[in-house]
Amino acid sequence: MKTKHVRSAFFNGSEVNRDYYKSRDTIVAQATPKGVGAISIVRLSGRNAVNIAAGICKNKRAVDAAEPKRLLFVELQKSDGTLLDNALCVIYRSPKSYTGEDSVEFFLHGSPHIVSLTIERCCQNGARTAEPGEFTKRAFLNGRIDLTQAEGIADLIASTGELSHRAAILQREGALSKRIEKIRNRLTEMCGLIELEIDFIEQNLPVIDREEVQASLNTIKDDLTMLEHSIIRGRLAREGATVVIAGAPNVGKSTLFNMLTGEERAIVHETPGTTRDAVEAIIDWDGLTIRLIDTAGQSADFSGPDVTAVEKARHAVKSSDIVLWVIDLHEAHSQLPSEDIEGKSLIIGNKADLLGGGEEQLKNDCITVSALKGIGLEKIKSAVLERLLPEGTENITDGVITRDRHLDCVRIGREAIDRSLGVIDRGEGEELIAADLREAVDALGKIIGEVTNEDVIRRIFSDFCIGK
Ligand SMILES: Nc1nc2c(ncn2[C@@H]2O[C@H](COP(=O)(O)OP(=O)(O)O)[C@@H](O)[C@H]2O)c(=O)[nH]1
Ligand SMILES: [Mg+2]
Repeated sequence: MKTKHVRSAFFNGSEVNRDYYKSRDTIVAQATPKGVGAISIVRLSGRNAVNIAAGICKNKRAVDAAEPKRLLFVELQKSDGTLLDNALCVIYRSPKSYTGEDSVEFFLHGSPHIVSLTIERCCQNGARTAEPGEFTKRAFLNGRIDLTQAEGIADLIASTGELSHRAAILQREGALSKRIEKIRNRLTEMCGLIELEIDFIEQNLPVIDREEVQASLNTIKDDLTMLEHSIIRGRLAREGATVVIAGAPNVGKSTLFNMLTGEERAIVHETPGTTRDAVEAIIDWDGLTIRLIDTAGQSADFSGPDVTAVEKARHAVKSSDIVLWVIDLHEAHSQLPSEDIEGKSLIIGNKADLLGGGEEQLKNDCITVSALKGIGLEKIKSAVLERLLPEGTENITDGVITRDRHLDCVRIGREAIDRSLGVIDRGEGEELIAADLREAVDALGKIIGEVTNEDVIRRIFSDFCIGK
């Protein structure tokens, strides 16, 4: 009981007051993509949603009295009473809706004209058009979801492959929130105890055992460090990886690119300098989205437009996750990559089909393939996946961080714990420990949106599309 009392005092003023951000407007937007389609959806949300919807339908009473989450046939009317569209509609009653508010969805014939007339009619009746992400923002403000779950919804919409889809679903279901909450709760509890100790200091009644606190903080610190590392997995799942094919001219880069993508995208020619613009393709390797880029051959002897092409290639290499540096095994003086990309490059020894023997030495240092004959390509795939996801990489089901925003907060939290451990080491006062722990609790709270500010909220939701 005591802890509870201390906890609420501790949080005084730092928890977000979601009511402060809430809008009383009823909002309206198209939820389906712009353009012609079989069906377009217009959704309304807010305290007057049902009223406004009823106001533009011929059978007003039926809409008002409609059973929630049941399809209802309606006749939408223009302002002069003529038919706008025969449509279906669903009403949702607060709090059992996506936003937590009263909401309505109209399923219209998919004409942009019908959609804009419907939105106009809703606005004439008191709605206003929604900002990007405003429906999801309302879901957050009404406590339906937390911030990481809202981000999970954005990721779900943007997912491109098996892994990004799975990661988004996990985040939407709260895998990351749960992991953060667990650590945050432990910290909050410790904070409570330490504040209790401060209260009892005058009576000289020690409440906490410093060694125990130290051990617990060390465990929490380890958990935060692991969470920090989980960004590698999280980011990879969410964004995929960029793999760039580079190397000297004429070593078979474009041939390899075409083989790996299964398409004749890049021009292959025996003349050096054929590829100038970087050619890109999205491929799926074991569920992971890979952006594969073929670049121009890199040579110091080039002039004219080739120089620009080489610059482009270097830029692509710089911003890549992995470089497949291709060398021609058949050439005596095969060019190896510069030192600064060694860390992220895999050497691909190409044209193995032309080898007689005696090149064993070179072959050992690289992945030997024949792009032309399609031999050894599987080895490239497994080497890339192994490099991207080394043994011991976190499993996404444990809840991983996926964004710089998360990483920044986890870091701030971990550094605060570090400082508090220093305070304990130096035998300094409880107030200092409590202040550091409070900072850590707040930093973790920012990830899930327990602690937040307008700026963060605006940034997160403005990335959504309108109507979500
Ligand atoms: N024998 C053999 N020739 C290849 C192989 N890969 C590419 N080539 C040939 O090497 C030449 C240059 O290929 P290309 O893909 O345009 O090289 P890039 O300049 O590095 O993109 C072409 O004539 C290809 O047919 C291979 O594995 N074996
Ligand atoms: Mg090429």
